[in-house]
Amino acid sequence: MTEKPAPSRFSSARLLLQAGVAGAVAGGVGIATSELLAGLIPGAPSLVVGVGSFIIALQPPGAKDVVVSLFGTNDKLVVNIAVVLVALIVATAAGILGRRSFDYGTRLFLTFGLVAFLATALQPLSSPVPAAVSVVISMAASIGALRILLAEAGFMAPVGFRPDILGAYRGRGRTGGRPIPAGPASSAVPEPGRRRFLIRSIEFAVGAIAFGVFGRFLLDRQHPNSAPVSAALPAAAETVAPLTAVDSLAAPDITPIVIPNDAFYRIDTELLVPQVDASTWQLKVTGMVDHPLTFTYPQLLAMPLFEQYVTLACVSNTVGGNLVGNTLWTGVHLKEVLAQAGVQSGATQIVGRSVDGFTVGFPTDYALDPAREPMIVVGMNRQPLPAEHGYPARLIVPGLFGYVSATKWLSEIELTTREAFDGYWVPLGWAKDGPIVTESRIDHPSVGAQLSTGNIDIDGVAWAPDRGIQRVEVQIDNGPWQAALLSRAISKATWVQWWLRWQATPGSHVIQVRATDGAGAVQTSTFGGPAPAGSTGYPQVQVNVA
Ligand SMILES: Nc1nc2c(c(=O)[nH]1)N[C@H]1C(S)=C(S)[C@@H](COP(=O)(O)O)O[C@H]1N2
Ligand SMILES: [Mo]
Repeated sequence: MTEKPAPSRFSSARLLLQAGVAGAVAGGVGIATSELLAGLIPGAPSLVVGVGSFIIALQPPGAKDVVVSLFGTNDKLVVNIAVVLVALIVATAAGILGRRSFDYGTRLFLTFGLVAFLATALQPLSSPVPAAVSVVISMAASIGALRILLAEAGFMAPVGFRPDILGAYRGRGRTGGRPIPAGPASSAVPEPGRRRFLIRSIEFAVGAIAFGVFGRFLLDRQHPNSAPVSAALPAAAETVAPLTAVDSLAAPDITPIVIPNDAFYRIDTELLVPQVDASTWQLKVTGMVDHPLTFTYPQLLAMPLFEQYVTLACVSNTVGGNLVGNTLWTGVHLKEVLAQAGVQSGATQIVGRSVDGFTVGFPTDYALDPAREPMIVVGMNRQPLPAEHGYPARLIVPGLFGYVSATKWLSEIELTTREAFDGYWVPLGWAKDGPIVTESRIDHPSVGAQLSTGNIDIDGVAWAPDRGIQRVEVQIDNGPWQAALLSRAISKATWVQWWLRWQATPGSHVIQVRATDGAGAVQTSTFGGPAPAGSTGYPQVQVNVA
């Protein structure tokens, strides 16, 4: 047998690469195991979701702003991918460490596993025992995979190798990658090959991806967006008249006055839609009240229900963005529940708490104003509230951004003072008060549209809940502000459609819009936000006419 040449710089880089790949693949095996367990066993958490939720909860002020503006409502996918990537980087390091010392590699895996366990167990909706079981099995899978791959690469003795019979194993690991001339003992050991390592790595990686994706598929199926099929909504005592043709403008493809449930924007901090069991769910009214109350779901549904169209908007929406929607909500009058509970004087803030730990806070005075009807919502477009929009119940306060009011998966309404508590987003850099900013949006034509000369429909929506919209004006280039036609407002808390016919002339044009609210205040022209109090500025669309 001839001695192998001393390793070149290239071959030591290859060893490093092999060790890194072994680590990353082993990490992938662990992640996939956790996803599969989470998918197969209801109640078992996904460690990726656990770490992701932890990061979401920890995020520094302004981070939501950045994430939402970069990725829109794909931010949940981005968080999942980021967690997996970071985990794979750590696992790569564990592989590289593991080549020198398997113990150190193992320890890095275990440390990361502990972090994942703590992050997961800290989530309000997770229970620590399944999280612990999941992390132990997943770490065992990772470490086992690392052991096998390091052996295939020749960094360690093959699994099951018995040094007492065959003599010391002469791998490449503890020698810093320098191959040791093969002696008689090592001839009994299968020759570690680049090819075998490659094949085994690919097997593990493909298996991890397949099982991981399958596990996540099953997990997502445990967290559907819709309400449980068994749920049904009693008829409301106070109903709104059905909308007719006169309530909408006739422009083609104009944004509908009422957004269907499955098209309504969704924003929340949850990576998986919380599934609340309405048969055990309770809503408590606590704090500075004379009579603390508890409602079960049937008790809530037995209260007089009313219907109301309200436009809800997200403070993170950018000018022209679609984190805003109008729908028909069915629910209980919050004022009635508060009257039953007996709000004590000095209770200046109403705090809404969710089963998931999310919180909001808004002034009691604002909610009790005779001009508005805040609601404990159980229905959306006459369907039970979809899970992703807060089943079994949520708050809706006309005129307020969702982050200070619209608690989904509501579990508690607490009366307290304004000073005593800040809702979830306030310490993260968002305003304590969150009135929805007057805004308009141009839906047609679209940005950069190539149009032909002649009649062009310019249309969109404008909202200022619950001040109402008085006027929408359109400006082409530096021309005069022209009043657009408005749809009949179905309530002061809803958006309106607006429309203007334009005789387009050849060239490049900029279309701008501004809305005036019911009190006569024109929307702010300066571009700003979204943090801390919502985006401002006139929406603009540039088009080319030929
Ligand atoms: N439990 C809970 N409720 C929540 C949130 C959340 O993260 N968790 N996000 C709020 C925010 S920021 C908005 S804009 C609205 C969005 O409601 P939607 O998803 O039904 O459109 O829900 C609010 N309610
Ligand atoms: Mo929001």
